[in-house]
Amino acid sequence: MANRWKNNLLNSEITPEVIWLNRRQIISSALSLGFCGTIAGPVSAEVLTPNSWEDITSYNNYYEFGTGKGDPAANAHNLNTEGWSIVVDGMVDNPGRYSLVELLTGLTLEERVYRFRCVEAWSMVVPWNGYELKDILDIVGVKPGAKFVSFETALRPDEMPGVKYNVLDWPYREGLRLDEAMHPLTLMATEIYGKPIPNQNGAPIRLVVPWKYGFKSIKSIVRITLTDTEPQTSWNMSNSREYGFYSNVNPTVNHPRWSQASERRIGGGLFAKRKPTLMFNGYEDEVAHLYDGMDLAKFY
Ligand SMILES: Nc1nc2c(c(=O)[nH]1)N[C@H]1C(S)=C(S)[C@@H](COP(=O)(O)O)O[C@H]1N2
Ligand SMILES: [Mo]
Repeated sequence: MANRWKNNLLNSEITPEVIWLNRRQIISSALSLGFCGTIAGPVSAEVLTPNSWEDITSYNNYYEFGTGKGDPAANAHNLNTEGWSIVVDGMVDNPGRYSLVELLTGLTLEERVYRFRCVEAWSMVVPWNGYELKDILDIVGVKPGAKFVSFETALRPDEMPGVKYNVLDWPYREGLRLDEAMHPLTLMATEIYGKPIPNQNGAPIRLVVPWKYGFKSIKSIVRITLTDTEPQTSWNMSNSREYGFYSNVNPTVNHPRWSQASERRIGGGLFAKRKPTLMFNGYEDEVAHLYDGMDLAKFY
């Protein structure tokens, strides 16, 4: 279980540039097995079967395109992801507007390791590809004193039919504490199943934080800000009793309206067996230390 995230593609053994150039083939050949076990790791590692492409791309939450689970798949083709850029500001050495290409290829050869992680989260098993957020933060240089990272989604009324409704306070916002953001599990994902992320899943770049609830995975990011105070997050602003800043998967802290002690896999059918939700979504060994001494019922 503890090994299930350590499924990076071979990195140091292969010239990173070769991985970069051939990443689609490398990843798709690994995925053609249909499993997300450790690719070069111990045979005993848990092997997960990813949800189907259909499950992953047709049942989404992306309120900018509507609040129905099918709305994003129906409407998100309107989002123009060409020439995407991200503004990085706040407590950084090199603030500015970075094209996606600049951000993702500004890494040195040594750093430019394309990560593959199969994440079992939010009732789906999704094979993500992307970069560690840390790699990107290192490029822009985090100033001493910065303690949090906040993120914003694009706000484009012409392309996003859902933003005319005030269901959330737009733009969609999320945040992480800096140590969470720097954790190697925290991914800025650009691909699913070795293919570019479909718009409804957050193209061209979205956050994946495997030990937190789904709403932390902010989509189509256009702004990253380093701050010394805890940033506001959309779900906390809309309902602070139900959605806290931390949002760690924690079966011992119930959502006010339902139990979080067990979950059922999407695509497994209505009668799929519920299984117990794991602390930190099964990543306890990797992340529990970040919260040492904190009362997680208070900081939920
Ligand atoms: N910009 C934006 N990001 C968002 C959301 C949203 O409404 N807008 N919904 C969140 C929620 S509640 C979930 S569960 C996940 C769903 O990601 P998926 O559609 O890839 O499964 O996206 C998150 N990111
Ligand atoms: Mo969600």
